[in-house]
Amino acid sequence: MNEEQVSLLLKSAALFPPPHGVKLSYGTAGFRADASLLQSAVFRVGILAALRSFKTQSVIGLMITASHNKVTDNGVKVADPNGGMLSQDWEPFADKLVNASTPQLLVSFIVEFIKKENIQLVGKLSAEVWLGRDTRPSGESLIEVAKEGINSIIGAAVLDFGVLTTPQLHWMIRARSKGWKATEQNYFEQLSSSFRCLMDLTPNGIKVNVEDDKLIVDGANGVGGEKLEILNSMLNNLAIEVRNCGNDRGILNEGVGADYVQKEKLIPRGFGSKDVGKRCASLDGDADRLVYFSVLSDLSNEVDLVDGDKILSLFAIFVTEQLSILYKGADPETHSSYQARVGVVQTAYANGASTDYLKQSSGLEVVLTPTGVKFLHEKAALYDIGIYFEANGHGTILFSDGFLSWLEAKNNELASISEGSEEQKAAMRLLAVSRLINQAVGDALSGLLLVESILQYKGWSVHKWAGLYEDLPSRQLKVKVVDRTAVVTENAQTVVVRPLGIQDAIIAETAKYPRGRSFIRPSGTEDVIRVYAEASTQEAVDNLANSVAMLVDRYLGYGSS
Ligand code: G16
Repeated sequence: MNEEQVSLLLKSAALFPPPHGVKLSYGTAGFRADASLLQSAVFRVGILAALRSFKTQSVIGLMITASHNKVTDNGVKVADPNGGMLSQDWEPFADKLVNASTPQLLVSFIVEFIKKENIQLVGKLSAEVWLGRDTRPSGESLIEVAKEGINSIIGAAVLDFGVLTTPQLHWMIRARSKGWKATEQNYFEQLSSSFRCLMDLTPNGIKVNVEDDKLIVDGANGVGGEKLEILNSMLNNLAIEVRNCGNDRGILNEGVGADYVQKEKLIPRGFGSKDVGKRCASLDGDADRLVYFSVLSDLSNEVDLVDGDKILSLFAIFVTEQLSILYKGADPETHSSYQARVGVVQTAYANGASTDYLKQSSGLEVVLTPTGVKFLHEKAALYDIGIYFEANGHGTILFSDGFLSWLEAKNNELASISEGSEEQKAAMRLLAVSRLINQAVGDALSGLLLVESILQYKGWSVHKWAGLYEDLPSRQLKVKVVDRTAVVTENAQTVVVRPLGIQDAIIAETAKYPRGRSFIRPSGTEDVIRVYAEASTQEAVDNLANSVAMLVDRYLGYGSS
């Protein structure tokens, strides 16, 4: 690094000192904290994004969002050229950079890292970082801070796209690195045209009466509602009403949104007895999560939840069905030349009933990973068609390049010998799914359109879908502790190895309940320990969750559940 670069870094870093006594960690999905604590971290992640762009010689994304967290929080995360999360081997560097106590230390870490990674900052090479933010008020100033960070690396350019959903930015980065059209408008066009294509392939006989069958969407008072309105204006075969768009003084994620609906199983604000039985969906604050629900009755606040596990099941049913249609008429020789490997990926939060359903009814391979889409995505990418979902509604479908080329060729071949055949339609449907679904990251908007087209294809109501299997009663609690990093887990976060003794205590507690299951893990987005429990009745599961929360309190210090 030359002298000019060092002095620019020292000068600009001095403007954004890290907050005293605060240690931040890259966590489940980037750095997250109260927005007032984030300036220094965002500045330094700007530097990291520029270095990552120099290293990969591709455009990198930087998103300012705290997604499902409260409005006063914010966060920053990086999208790699493939549109996925920042490569995990850069996370320790991110932690080191953000927690460096002085500009001098920061610069010495950068010098050491660019040497280790052999990053060339001079010569003809250049860097480019694309920025997006959600609707949090603190986002406006944090974006400016990110620009300062990027601009403190000589040769790095920055492009600010303003308010985007997180998945839009990831999609744009992936498209850019593949040399495709990569604007927000291109995103809307691709989603709407592939959705239209799927709807056109809906079998005859299924009644499409969109006006009587409106989908009502809770936008979490965030960016998703506004973007969905734009998308909706480009569709003519789906009726959507968007509520909680954030323009009627509703607060982001407060009593609304996918996290609230999924965790509390209660109706979000803006919904009520008038909606009993209707098909409703909820997005989270930056529209990377999607859950469906219906209001149970006008006497209670409860919803019949259709969570990420059921979205996964619906997608798995559709994909395997299309594959079997495609293979049915196939010449066994051609067929055996490409037997697509389909796999599904879940976390320990997946309802036990969903995992049983997926294994038994569809015979699919089910893999478990720790929480965090970065882990699920990595595993799903090992299949020809990898479907991953967290119960909280974050997930997508990945198609391998090899399978897609085979599918394109198969579609062309079928078009020439049996155009319009069921086999060819199945090939076209799968191709349309690969264009509709956001293959960079879980995306509530593209997921919603895929759900809608599958429900139309199957002729299913939300109730029929919800009845695929019955969820085991479950409960999630949060416990505030002195130091959440004191909890260390293994086995996809299902077993606690530290503090010693707590795992045995959890096992003993769980054994008291039929079909009992419980685990704890430190959240990577909030300063809490999460407790998850499942059992055969709601009363039993509430007792189990409370007992485990008390154990957390006993082993880890003060707290209340
Ligand atoms: C993020 C991650 C998800 C994760 C969630 C909760 O979601 O992208 O993979 O499930 O945080 O993580 P934790 O339990 O560690 O707090 P989002 O929607 O907030 O970006």
